[in-house]
Amino acid sequence: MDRKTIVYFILILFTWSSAKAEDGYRLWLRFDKIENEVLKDYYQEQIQYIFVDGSSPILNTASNELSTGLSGLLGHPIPLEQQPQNKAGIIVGLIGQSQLITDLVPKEKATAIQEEGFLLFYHPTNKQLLLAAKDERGILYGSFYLLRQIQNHQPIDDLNLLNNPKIKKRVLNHWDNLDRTVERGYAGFSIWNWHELPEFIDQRYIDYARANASIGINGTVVTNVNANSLIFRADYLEKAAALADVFRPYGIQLYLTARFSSPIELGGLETADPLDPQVQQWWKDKTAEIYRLIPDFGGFLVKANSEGQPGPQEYNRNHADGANMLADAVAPYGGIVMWRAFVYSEEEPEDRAKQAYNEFVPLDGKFRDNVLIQVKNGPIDFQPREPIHPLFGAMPQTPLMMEFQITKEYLGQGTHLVGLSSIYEEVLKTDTYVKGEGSLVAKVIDGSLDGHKLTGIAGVANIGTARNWTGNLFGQADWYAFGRLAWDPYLDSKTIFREWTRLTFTHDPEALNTIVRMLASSHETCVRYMTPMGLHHIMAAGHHFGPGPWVSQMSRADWTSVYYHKADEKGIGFDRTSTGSDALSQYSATFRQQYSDPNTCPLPFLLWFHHVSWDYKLSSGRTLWEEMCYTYHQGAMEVEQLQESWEQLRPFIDKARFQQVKMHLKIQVKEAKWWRDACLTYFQSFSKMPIPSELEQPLHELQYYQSIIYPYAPGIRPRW
Ligand code: BDP
Repeated sequence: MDRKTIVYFILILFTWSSAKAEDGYRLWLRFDKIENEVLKDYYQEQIQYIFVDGSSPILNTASNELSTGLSGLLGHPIPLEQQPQNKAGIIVGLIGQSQLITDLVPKEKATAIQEEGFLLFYHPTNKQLLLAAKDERGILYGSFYLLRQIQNHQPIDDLNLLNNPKIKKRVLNHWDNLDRTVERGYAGFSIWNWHELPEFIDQRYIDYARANASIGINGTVVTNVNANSLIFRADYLEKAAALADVFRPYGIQLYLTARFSSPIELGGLETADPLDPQVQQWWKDKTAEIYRLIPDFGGFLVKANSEGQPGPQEYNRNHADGANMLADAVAPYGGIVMWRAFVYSEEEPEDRAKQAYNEFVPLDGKFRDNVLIQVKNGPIDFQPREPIHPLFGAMPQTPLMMEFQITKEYLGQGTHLVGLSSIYEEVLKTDTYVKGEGSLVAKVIDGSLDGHKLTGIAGVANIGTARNWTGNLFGQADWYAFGRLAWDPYLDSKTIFREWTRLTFTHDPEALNTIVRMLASSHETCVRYMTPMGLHHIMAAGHHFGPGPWVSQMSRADWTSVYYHKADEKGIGFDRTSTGSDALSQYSATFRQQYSDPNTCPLPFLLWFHHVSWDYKLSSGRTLWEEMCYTYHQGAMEVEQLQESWEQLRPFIDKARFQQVKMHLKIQVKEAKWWRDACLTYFQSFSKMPIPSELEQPLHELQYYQSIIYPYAPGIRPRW
């Protein structure tokens, strides 16, 4: 062989091996050929062609997805025909617009389809699989559903599935800054390259839209809630419009965060008072300008009078005044305002957990119809575990939108494996009892409890420039779970974990079960080694990376850890009963009853609601201190078990992805022990009790743990 031939072979080999290398970029949208021949033949028999009756940008996206996905899965091209054929296939169309579909779909089924919903119906006599909807997005979601059904190896010849989304606005919130840093982002930089927009359209924008559409997400807020008014400058709006153009064929609306002081900063006005006619006009004109560029613009997301952000209170106006002004500006175009309830006063008047409720409940019924109040799942801030936010159920006249965090600011950030679906499920299925038993948070959010039409759910995105999108491969499961629960907040996490694992990793029953078990147990594990028994907000200051229960000096007390755990020589925990801050009084009577007595308060919330003495006897027979020691140890040990489980999966997972996860688990083991030892050593300085001798003892003195600092931990905003 001469040199040229050798180089040629090396090149071929390199291309071949890099094509085989798995890097996680494809997320759950992997349409590789089904290996099981019997299954493949089965699908092959049912699907010999696709006919989509109609054409439009979204319908074309759906047809392309169907034909590429199915061709991949079946291993040969599945043609998109121009008309129905006399053989088994898929017929797709809109009720009312496609005569064929209108004739074939039974009337009662057609009427049950709602906005964005779809029907997948196997027509037995015609031997055709029908995909019908009333609008194009329904077709898009039905197409992805069908593909997923096949990726999941489910039967399709008996499909009779009506699937309507339960929540209307299913939105990602990107805390992305215009300089491409991502606040609380652990997956690299922002995927939005503002500098090169609008001309340069990164393939990632398209793939991002696809991924979202495939799980039913229909909106995205591309800018940080700590907003920058620059986004409203004409050139930036053109950039945003270019993104909106990419998203549109995938049924995704673009939203922007509105900095309340924009009329001053950008408009040169002297005030941003929402009742000032000039200010109102400025927002109306700006909104008109946005809609000229982005006709389907979704609306604004606003963080006002919170953590230093400007807002209506600077002008002695309230949140309703602020929200309504923006709502009036977007109303003529069908836009909405998502106004955040994550507020707590600069003056720190009382328990931070109570403040949002106090500010917002008196405003119930005072918001325009196109305003959603966006409420974080718990009253503090995306902690590993929190009770539900007391606003759920407390504002019956106002639609409340759920805000979950998908990025893991307080849950191990970029390196820990924590299946967040479990938290989402726990919150959504919690009973507020406001209208008797069964008044689940999910029912507040889907509007069914109080009869709201406008409904929404937001997830703070964990997406960045990392090749696999989320940095930690298992972070993909959280993005996926958010989308699935946004569509149906009653789904259970095990189902979601199972689906995701099949789509992402393997169909092997044993490996599948192992991964599902890992995901399903991982949240509780994390709570155990970070914040067991209701502890909260004891992370290091600022970046929130690692333990910092000793944090006591911050510009405000309610940013410190000692404010939240209140450890002293007698005991630990935040008394939120009537003898303390009485935050518990903001919940319904039945809810209160369960939590107000430390003897009956569920252990996971004990220290959230009670200050408990170190020698307090728990139902386990252990004292509080002992229980704390055992729980921290159990948490750290369970991470080692996660590591062992993953090791067993080596034969089932490709090398590249196996290694990625393995390396992250190694970090997690190290950090879980760090959490355990730092917290126990610190709390021991109050309890003055020994760590039970059968447990591994911390290697260092408290001072050592306190001296660990990470000035460059990721995700931080320079201001903090
Ligand atoms: C906290 C974050 C902070 C956000 C804030 C918010 O630490 O970076 O700006 O929430 O939601 O979780 O506005």
